[in-house]
Amino acid sequence: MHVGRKLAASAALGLVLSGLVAGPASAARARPGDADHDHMADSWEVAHGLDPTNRADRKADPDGDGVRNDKEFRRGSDPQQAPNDGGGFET
Ligand SMILES: [Ca+2]
Ligand SMILES: [Ca+2]
Repeated sequence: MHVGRKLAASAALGLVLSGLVAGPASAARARPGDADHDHMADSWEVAHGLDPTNRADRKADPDGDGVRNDKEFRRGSDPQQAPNDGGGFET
């Protein structure tokens, strides 16, 4: 019983710790070519005028279309050009 409780406690601690260190944990899941681990590829960020070393820019919306950069990346749209500017994607 005590061993089981210890294992459960250490598993719970592991969950807490992984939550506290979300940066490195998510870094382990990041794909190659994503220096800032924001789930947007370095090459895509550079091609679209973003900073591949600035994780915070994933939440930015430079074209003001209401779609964050990380979502623009996933849908393959241009983060610098809103759909009604000819980008071709609806939100
Ligand atoms: Ca990135
Ligand atoms: Ca946008």
